[in-house]
Amino acid sequence: MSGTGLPALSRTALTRLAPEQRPVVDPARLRTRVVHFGLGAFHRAHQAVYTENAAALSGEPWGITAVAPRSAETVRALRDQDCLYSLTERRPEGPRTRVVGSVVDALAMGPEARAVDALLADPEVTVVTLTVTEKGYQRLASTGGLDHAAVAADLVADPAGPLTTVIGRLATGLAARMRAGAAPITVVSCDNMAGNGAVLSRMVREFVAASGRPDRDRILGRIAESVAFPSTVVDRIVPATGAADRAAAETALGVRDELAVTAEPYRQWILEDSFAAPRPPWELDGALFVRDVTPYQLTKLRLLNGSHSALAYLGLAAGHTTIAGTMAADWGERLVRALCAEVAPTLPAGGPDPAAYGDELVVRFRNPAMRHALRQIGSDGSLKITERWLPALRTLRATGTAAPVLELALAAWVFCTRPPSGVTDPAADALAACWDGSRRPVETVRALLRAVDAQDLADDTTLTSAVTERLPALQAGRIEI
Ligand code: CS2
Repeated sequence: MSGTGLPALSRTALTRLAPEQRPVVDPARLRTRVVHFGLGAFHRAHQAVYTENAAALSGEPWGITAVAPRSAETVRALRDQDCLYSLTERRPEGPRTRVVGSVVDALAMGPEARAVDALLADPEVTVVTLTVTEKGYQRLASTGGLDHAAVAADLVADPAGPLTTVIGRLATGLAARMRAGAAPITVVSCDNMAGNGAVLSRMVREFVAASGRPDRDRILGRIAESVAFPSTVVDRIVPATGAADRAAAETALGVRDELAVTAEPYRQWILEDSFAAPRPPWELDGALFVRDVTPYQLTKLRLLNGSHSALAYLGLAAGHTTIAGTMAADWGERLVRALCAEVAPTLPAGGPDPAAYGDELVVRFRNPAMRHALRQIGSDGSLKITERWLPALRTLRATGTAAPVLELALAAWVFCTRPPSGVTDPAADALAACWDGSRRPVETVRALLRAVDAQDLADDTTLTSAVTERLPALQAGRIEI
């Protein structure tokens, strides 16, 4: 019992729930066959749900051990609840709350390094998934390769001890699996980056190569033969859980849940069909396996995530706090449709129709039951805009096509980097330094583009003047599309 007077969620407390609120699998029947890095709300509302349904529909015991890269606190909270948590889907007809049962254990990556490595070497474990956000990959934007400085401490640390980066832990664990001659395995990046599988594969291989171990060439050869890194597109809007969400989940269930998550009803998972070993039959729950995810991936990144980031920075400039708030303003819907139309010519054939995709986005973003904070989406912009806007902008500029919506979005990002910005970013110091008072506005714009390794765009004087010209209206809180 707690201050609320309710018992905590646990396997024994499941009997208190209505049948439709209980997990669709009996967690006691599952074994760890998937290791997941990144214990955040997105994983709990996405891959964990697909895996639970796949286990239920197939009768196969696919369970997940979730590894938290940093937060030992979340691990403790999850274990206190027998790794159960609730998911509330915010449907137009009203919320629906149920408990998810596919996570069977949780580990803290640093303190429990040996247990994590043991799982990565376990032949029963044939899938690793990751949701560690763009910054979890330790990739240098300038070269696309591993940021050796960022992993330097892990490269010299005792490999059996705690490492600080997921790339270090994963590469070390996979190398140990290869050394032991254990079964093939598939490592599935579920982060919002183009070619996420290829990016992850490169970071892991470069870490192993830099490790200085005498057998590294043999290990790299074995990784090439027995580890697959398919690319994937993940999609579900999952705002950070607030106190009101937790309270609503507890009221719906009659038990206390410290790890409740809320999400929109929509979800999608598209995976490159190149696995090296057995996997959960996620297709039973609607996941799509395709030969090439590129058209879907670029459509999702540039249209959904691209307009999300644009709404976030423009909305913050205009004094809004949530996506639904921006969609209620007279410019929100116009912005989403205009961005989709502008970016559509940059997308490869074979993906969804951009206009229909835009229509669907408008409906999803409008969902008034979702409180998706603009600050959450606006965080880590230095890494996000390089995936979401800049490649499309480069393509449009190279063909001499006007890009007024992306220019406006870029101006809003510029505006939001001005200290004290209130938006978190791993490059916050470098971004703030671009605002030294002696610079002319266009020079600040150029410096910011250089700070996100977009030297080519910084040198594009037509672009930088167009962006700069948009700043005064934004400063006055006016969104002119
Ligand atoms: C959002 C994404 O926070 C963000 O940057 O754009 O998390 C977005 O909600 C998901 O990618 C939707 O699938």
